[in-house]
Amino acid sequence: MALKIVALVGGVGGAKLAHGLAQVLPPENLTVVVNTGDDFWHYGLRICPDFDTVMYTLGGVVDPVNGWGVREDTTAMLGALERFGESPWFRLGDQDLATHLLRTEGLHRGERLTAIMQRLTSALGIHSSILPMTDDEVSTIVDTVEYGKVGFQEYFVRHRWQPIVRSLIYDGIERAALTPEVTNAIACADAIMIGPSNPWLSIAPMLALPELRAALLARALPRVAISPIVGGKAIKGPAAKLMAELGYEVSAANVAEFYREFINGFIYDQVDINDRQPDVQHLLTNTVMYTDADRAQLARQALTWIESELL
Ligand code: FO1
Repeated sequence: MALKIVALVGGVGGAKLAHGLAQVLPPENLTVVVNTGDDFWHYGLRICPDFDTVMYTLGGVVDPVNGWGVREDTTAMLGALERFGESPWFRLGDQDLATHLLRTEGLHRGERLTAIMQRLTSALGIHSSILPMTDDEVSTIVDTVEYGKVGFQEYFVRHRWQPIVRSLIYDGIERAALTPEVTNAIACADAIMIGPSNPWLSIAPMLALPELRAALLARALPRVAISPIVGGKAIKGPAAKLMAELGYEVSAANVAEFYREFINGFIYDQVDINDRQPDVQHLLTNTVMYTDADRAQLARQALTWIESELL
């Protein structure tokens, strides 16, 4: 019998793990819970980059080069904005725009984000469940040395994550509620997996959501994180840079330490054989996912390890 898995993920790295799990688990056994701290309003549209990245990846339409956005998308709308004197810094592709229009319209009608996105994921032929971590608006604010407090996408996209980070604020997280769908998925799960996403930008907002934190800690389950740091470097994005700026020595072992309260297992890349937390159960394997087959293999190895060592 296949395990029922809840995977907590952010953007590109987490989407790859989710895709690996989707390849090896029956769809009803996989729930992917996605960070919404990156979400923002832009030109009147609600943009949910991490959710859409997971949705496009599982739906087989993601841009394979960027890892986000829609494959072979065009940018006519951005060109039209420029004609009006705008300098659009966030690249919304023409096909991607359809997602933002339908989501924004649904929200304006009073629908829950979860319900809207269930409709869109089903329309893309996705049978696993992809859920936003909450229906409430929360936003990660980045306090930077150069610009003071800026919205997440300003930091990440507009400033290409170059500013030095002083601290992170997960605005609205204390008031955010867990949805019945996420509550139910955790209650039915055999194991929780934390994807190789950025621990501070993608996973920490979820662990800071009081009801999600409590639901995760309430159950005696295997809870396993996969390192986004391999050989002292981030696989993609600012994880290593940010880790250093927040005062940590950059290593996979220190990511395991950061997650200590939540996890009882940690997956390191095989290159980190000499740098591990001695008292956290671990698996050493290849965690770098270049191909669809790499994703499936990591998912299969993680599930086999959880079943044999942690259940
Ligand atoms: N990332 C970029 O680096 N530049 C962009 O212009 C950009 C546009 C974009 C549009 C839609 C979408 O769903 C994602 C987009 N991303 C872009 C990626 C995204 O903002 C970040 O990778 C995540 O928020 C970090 O997890």
